[in-house]
Amino acid sequence: PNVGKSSLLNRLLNEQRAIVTDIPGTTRDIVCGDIMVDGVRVKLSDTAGIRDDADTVEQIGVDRARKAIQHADLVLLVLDASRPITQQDTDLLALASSRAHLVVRNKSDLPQAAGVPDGIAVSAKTGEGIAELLRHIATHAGQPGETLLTQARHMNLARNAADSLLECAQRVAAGDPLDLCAVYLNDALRALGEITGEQANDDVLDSIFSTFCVGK
Ligand SMILES: Nc1nc2c(ncn2[C@@H]2O[C@H](COP(=O)(O)OP(=O)(O)O)[C@@H](O)[C@H]2O)c(=O)[nH]1
Ligand SMILES: [Mg+2]
Repeated sequence: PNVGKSSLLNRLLNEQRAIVTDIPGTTRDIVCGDIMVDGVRVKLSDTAGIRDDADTVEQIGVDRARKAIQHADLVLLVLDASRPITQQDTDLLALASSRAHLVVRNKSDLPQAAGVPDGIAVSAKTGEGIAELLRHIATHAGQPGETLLTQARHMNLARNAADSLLECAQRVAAGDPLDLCAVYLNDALRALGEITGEQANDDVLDSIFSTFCVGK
């Protein structure tokens, strides 16, 4: 809390959308806004800061923030570079490290503390470094209408998923038993899940196959 996330959202949106105060725990619900970066629409979400000692309402905000991290295409991990790093910062870095993320060192207008991790230096207050941050966001945003698979591992998983889907379709067309076809569908789901980090559970398969009438 208080590192300047809401101030940064407002700066990026060019309007006072989120409430900013010097009281930790001001932001509870997620505040969103869209900006265009290099022709790509980027949806920004400002969340509560992740901390353990939040009151009941803020704690719900913290849970939402955790979920937002899991679903974001890019996580902006905002640190207050004028203060020494905290255990919460370290925990957050660990949380964000499994996701595409940028470390943003906010409050570059203040004297800087030692030991704060490297990142993009910005000041939500003065606007310093914001253009640089937008350039980094643009790099991650990719091209309109397409999602880039940049890792060889992801490319392979996507190919595996496509192969499995093809196999499944051919077997369905050949009249193979649907529970056998489902094995290939399951393979495809698992491969895609490895890319997105989501585990497709049996419920997904169940809901797909509940619409089929499997005669046995
Ligand atoms: N000096 C300075 N203060 C800032 C900056 N960004 C935010 N603040 C102040 O830090 C406090 C917390 O800001 P806020 O945006 O509510 O932080 P959040 O809790 O992370 O959303 C407020 O008093 C802001 O005015 C900055 O870049 N420089
Ligand atoms: Mg806030």
